[in-house]
Amino acid sequence: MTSQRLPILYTFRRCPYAMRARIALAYAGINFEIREVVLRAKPSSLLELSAKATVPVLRLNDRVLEQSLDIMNWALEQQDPDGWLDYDEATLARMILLIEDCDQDFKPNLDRYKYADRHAELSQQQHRALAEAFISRLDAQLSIQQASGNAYLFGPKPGYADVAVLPFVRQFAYVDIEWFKTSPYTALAGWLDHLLTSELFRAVMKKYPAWQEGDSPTYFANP
Ligand SMILES: N[C@@H](CCC(=O)N[C@@H](CS)C(=O)NCC(=O)O)C(=O)O
Repeated sequence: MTSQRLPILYTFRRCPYAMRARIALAYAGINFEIREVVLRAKPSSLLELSAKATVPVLRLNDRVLEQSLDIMNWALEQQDPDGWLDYDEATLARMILLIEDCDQDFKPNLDRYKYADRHAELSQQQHRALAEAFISRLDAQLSIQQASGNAYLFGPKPGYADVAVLPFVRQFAYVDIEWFKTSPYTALAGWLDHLLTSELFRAVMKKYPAWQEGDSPTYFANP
């Protein structure tokens, strides 16, 4: 009989990709070993598992998941208690397109807004304006939902897409939170505030000491 061990998650607390993975794992009630990584000094076991060495990486007994969405998908396959994927096919397809836009288009603009001093070809406000294309789209979608009494991007309950984009919207808001609070994106600001104050989000933002090779395991405490 092969011995089964708990999944191991290599993560970085403030990484938005790692956040979406941790949220999904916690939501699915998965117990796992958590290894908080220092990105400039990655542990050798992470480099051995994953040549590209980004976080999050989830080591399972029989495979290694190296993409945050693969980790989300795996977690939701184990358990999806509130039906984050419980939508018709057309809605799921729209969710996936939204997440692709987040990762492929919005995220590079967000990085240039956040690190505008490294991208001096445009001002920080100009970088922000490019990122706002996605932000205003989310705000408009939420405003439409709110008009029907719904609080989330695709209806009355949070779904896969809300969770997948949440950490990136959070990062956008906190580049200049005072500006964000006075911005016209009030539907999005309410959505963000609500999700960030949830027990689930708070649980996955708990601080863990950096893990180094040889350290004894630290386990994620499920909420
Ligand atoms: N496509 C990957 C992207 C993950 C990613 O880029 N993570 C960043 C941290 S937020 C990282 O590990 N960067 C490598 C480094 O900084 O050395 C995913 O979805 O998991």
